[in-house]
Amino acid sequence: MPRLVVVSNRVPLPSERGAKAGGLAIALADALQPGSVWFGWSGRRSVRGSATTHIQRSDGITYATIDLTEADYHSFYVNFSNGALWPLLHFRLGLLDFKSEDYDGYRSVNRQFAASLLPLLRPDDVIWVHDYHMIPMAAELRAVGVTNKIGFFLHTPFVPPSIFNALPRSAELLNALCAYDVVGFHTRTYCTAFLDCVAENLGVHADKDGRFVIRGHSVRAIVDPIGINADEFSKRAVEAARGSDARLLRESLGKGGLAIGVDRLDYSKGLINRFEAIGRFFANYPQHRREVSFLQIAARSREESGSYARLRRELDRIVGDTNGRYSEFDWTPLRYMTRAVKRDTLAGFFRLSRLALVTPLRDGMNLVAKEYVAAQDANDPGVLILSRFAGAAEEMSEALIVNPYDSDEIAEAMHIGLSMDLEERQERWRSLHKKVSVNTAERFCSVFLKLLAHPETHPERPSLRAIS
Ligand code: GDG
Repeated sequence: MPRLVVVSNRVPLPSERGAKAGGLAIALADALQPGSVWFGWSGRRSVRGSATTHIQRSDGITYATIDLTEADYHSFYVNFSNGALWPLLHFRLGLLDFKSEDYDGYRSVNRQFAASLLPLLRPDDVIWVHDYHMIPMAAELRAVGVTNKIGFFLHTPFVPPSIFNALPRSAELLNALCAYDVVGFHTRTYCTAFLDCVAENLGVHADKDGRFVIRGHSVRAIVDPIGINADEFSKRAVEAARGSDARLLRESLGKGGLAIGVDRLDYSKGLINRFEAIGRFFANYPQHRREVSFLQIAARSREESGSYARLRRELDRIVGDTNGRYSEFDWTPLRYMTRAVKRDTLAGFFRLSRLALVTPLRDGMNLVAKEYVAAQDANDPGVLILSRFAGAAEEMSEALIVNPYDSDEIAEAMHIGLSMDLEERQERWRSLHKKVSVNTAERFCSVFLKLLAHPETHPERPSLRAIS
């Protein structure tokens, strides 16, 4: 078996794993066998930047990290990755802030990553690069002579040419993506959008299996939806629902029930629209007042960016307004916290909740939707309300699917969810649970790595369709 080398912007070091374990670390846990290497940014800023590679070993896995200088951190991470690419890939052209010096910084950091990784590579290593921060990584590795198999997985959506081409230098980035052997997406829609960009901008057409040849190099675009380890999450939820955090939450609710939302505090997650919908819900369906409280856990992220600070201020305002309007002295309709909680605690809270609101305006996949389903009690499952613009909606059609821009529709779905009889809740949950248990993190990794080893083979058909 060739050695696996994973590359991502942040490396979740074993020494740092605390309250918030990232989705990527959890998804890759099965693929990272002893002997594998995980390479990326340490999360630290230092004067020496990438000059030194720091090596840590844990459970047979090598974690190799480099620092960034303050200037690189801003141009590569804050400005280009999160200020230009992230809004672009989430269809938010109004928030796109492009500066050519930031793009140069982005390219330079990818070049530094390639230069630091090069001495660690062996000739038969398989390299798997993750996410939008690292699009040019393969092109930079090829430029220094690396001929290994290199795959890329994009965790965000991909956008059609009419959106993609709004980014200055978009053709350069698209060409850089074509330096990979395999490029993976969560959904058919994103994969098609990528192939449309390649056809329209580079004049190259793919065959029906997503293969194309550009400048003599074969590329394969694939659909490989990410999943979770549903059994493990379910066990965690059962255990945590009996724990002290769940008990305290239950006691605080009195006779009322719980509805929940869990998201990074990000404008792509549709929190403003969701909070407005909660106000509408209590206005339009007063019979549910006191019957349910909504808890939003929104761990702060990317605080150095102005658009995130504005989002926070707006959310603070809506929460104050909604609670001022509908609260009783012994009941709060909307509970809102911007601190992360432990993964176990989260699992227990999911199990307690009669409803989950997963209503991003756009989301590559959304793992919270899958975790909520995995955490439910088969005898009395809660109801998932899911945005049609989350990648997860492509497979999780038995959720109550809503337009996240339509507050009335979300409010109505909350009413339908809370009024749904046990039989229908169980029926919907059984179908969702089957999908979540089959399309696991392990399957995601093994499909990708098999195709990377043999890009000419037929993809394993996603098992969803086989089930339904
Ligand atoms: C990107 C794409 C795609 C959240 N709050 C806490 C916490 N979380 C955990 C959740 C879940 C993960 O973080 C979030 O994953 P999502 O998929 O929902 O969203 P992104 O972070 O935006 O991830 C997304 C994903 O990559 C994978 O490809 O699905 O579309 O945007 O696991 O439970 N965990 C803890 N405390 C919190 O407060 N412990």
